[in-house]
Amino acid sequence: MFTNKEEFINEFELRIAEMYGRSVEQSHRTEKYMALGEMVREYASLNWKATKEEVAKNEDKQMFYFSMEFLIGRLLTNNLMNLGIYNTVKEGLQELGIDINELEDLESDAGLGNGGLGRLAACFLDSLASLQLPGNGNCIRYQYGLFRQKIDQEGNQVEVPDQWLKLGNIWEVRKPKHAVNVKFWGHVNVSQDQEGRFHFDHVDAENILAVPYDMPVVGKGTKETNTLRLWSAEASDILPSNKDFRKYLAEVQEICLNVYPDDSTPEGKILRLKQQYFFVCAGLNAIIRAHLRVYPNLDNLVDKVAIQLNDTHPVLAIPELMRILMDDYGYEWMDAWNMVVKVMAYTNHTILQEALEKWPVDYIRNLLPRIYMIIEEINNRFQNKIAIEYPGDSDMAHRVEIIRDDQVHMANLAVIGSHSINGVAKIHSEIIKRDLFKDFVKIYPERFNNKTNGITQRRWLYYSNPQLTKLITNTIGSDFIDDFEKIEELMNHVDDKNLQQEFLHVKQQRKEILVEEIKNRTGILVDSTSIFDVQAKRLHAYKRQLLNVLHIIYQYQRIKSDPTYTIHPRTYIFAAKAAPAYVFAKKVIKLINKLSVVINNDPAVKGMIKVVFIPNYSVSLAEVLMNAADVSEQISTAGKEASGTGNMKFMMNGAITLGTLDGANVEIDELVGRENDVIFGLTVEEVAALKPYYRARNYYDNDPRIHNAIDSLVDGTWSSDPNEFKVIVDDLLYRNDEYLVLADFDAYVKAQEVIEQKYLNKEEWAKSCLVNVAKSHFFSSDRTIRQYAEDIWHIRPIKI
Ligand code: 26V
Repeated sequence: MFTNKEEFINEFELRIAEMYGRSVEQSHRTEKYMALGEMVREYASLNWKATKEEVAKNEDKQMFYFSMEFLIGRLLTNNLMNLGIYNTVKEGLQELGIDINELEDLESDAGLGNGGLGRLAACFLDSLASLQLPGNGNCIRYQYGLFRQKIDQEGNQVEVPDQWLKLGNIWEVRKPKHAVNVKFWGHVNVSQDQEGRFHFDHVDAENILAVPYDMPVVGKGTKETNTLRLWSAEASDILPSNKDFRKYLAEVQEICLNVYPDDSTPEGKILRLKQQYFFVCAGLNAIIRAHLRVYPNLDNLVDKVAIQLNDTHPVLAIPELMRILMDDYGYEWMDAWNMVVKVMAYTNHTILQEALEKWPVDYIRNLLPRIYMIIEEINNRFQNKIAIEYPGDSDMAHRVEIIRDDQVHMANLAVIGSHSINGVAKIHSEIIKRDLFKDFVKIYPERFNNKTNGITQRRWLYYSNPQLTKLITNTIGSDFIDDFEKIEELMNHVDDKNLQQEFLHVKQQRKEILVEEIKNRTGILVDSTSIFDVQAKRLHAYKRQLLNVLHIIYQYQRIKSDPTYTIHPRTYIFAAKAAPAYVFAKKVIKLINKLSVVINNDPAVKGMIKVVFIPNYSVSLAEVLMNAADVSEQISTAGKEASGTGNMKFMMNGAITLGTLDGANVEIDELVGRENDVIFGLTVEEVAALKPYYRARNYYDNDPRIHNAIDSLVDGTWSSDPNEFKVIVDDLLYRNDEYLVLADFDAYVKAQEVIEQKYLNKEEWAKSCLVNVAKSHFFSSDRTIRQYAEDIWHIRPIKI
């Protein structure tokens, strides 16, 4: 492997010649990119091999993070940086006349996820490797990532397939040797042998071959290299006898076609269920086989393997591991069950009823007959336990059922089958204990715990914001890079007027980079000296982008009607994808785009307000968006956002949180203090108290600002079709505003005024931003992962 620039150049030239039979000058830039990618992957591979050997030799316990989503984004910069070879490669390429940024830009985002839950998994992988902890990912190799979002002439979201594999995936290695057979459909034959033991034979099943593609996960400043294993479905050698081959093949290919397929139809639901079982079954069987390559049997499995279930999507791992232990390896129910509970741990990421997974009994029984039998048995045994321990409490027994009203309640299965259940922020963990899982807290109090989310400071500060990283280094030295808690040292300098100026200068630089990006992506020119007020996250009613929108409309109307009213120039920036079938969310996107057209072109607002919707929110967009923000909009209805992780990215890059006391905002507030953020709105308790009496209509009737803003939605201000945004008005006034947008409106307007006042005092503002940066180490995913490793997984760093 190359150790300096000259060696890199030689190797690179040789590699291009070997791969493409060309010289560097003659090669296409995609060829240069592919060659570089291979070189970096091979570079990582040596450490990969060493890591695997070390884990086997030391008989270390390993963790497997089972997640339907890993939103990893791009890896080239990250891997070069983590390996410590970025500058060598950059300079080597430069000498060959190649701009490394151009190659970096050729990489597609691996968009294997929807939002926070998937990005969390990706940050966790980075922290695991960087902390030298043996922790691996298990997921699906989706042919297409989450859709790419385009905005049409009318402002509508249009979904375009995300062909992320067009140039291939330079990081993956196909491992056909480790393929696993996965069975669907068919039925189970039960028989008894001479000793009276039952045997379960899954017959007439449709077989699908799961083939793993492994990606190395490299940590920073360490040789430790973990694995992200992505499973791909292929045709099995054992073909179904009753099905046409083409039909079979189409079904096989469908399994890994895309992230989160439409589950609004029965067919779509079954496909999602298939995906879930597919990657869980493949992942578990591979873990078992690997275990048996090192140890004589599975008796010590719980000492060597920990599995974290990322939400309920992979919860079929619980019955599947039962099946493997009993049917394939002859363990008795109780022994198998004790092992399963010790291996499994479950993270809850939402309390929204509509997001809690329930499967119709028929689906599971037909698609996975043996798994269904096991779920039934788990349910029966648990019901027996409840009948004994809580005699007479039939209500409770009913609430904790796994199978209820002909549906399988995945969260209940998860809690019953795991030794640890955690929420993702302090307040969220309290809420799940108090509401969602209150019965289970009585039964298993010791299982419940909190692990506040985190983000990797490597991607979200060092690599995406080198300007701020340099400023911090100049101020407190570079120790914080490897020991991030040391960034708190910055607290000793927040009053330094020079530093405050320099911080504002860095922020200005980042804003100018974003201005360029916005111009390229939307054609809109924004003023880099205006306040950058950013709301970037999935579009959902509970996140209340609509509250932000109503406030913008109010300001716009006020500027137009009141000549004495002026504000500091503000750019309202949005980025958000809506689920393709989510009509309301798509309307809000359209409304934002209409606001943008009308407001940005109205001379009456004299550049005081601009509205920008940046299409296709993704990891790589977030990397230039978050660090350019002045204001971080975190305005969900209290109690609804489990944690949020965008809030942490903004904070780490010195933006001021404008937020409700929800999710991790609560902890941000505790850390930075009320003078360094702007908190507003109803609390969780106040929301609960107000709900039964809430009448949205009263707010409309009594507050002219609300009245006028809502009226504008149906009077042709934003669209020539007055019915265009009627669904939004209906939602607020006739469906009584489920997320209390109107109830928080007044408080939000006032909070926005506080923001402006704060911003006008530049020194105070900069100081607050610096406090946010200094305190952000708590939100490093390194901290989160250390807690998981110690409290739940019991894994230790490995030394290579
Ligand atoms: C899913 C769905 C699907 C159906 C319709 C509505 C709906 C609403 C929410 C969800 C979210 C599913 C789980 C999830 O992604 N939770 C997010 O997890 C993040 C990482 O822990 C956390 O920061 C976010 O607050 C949380 O929403």
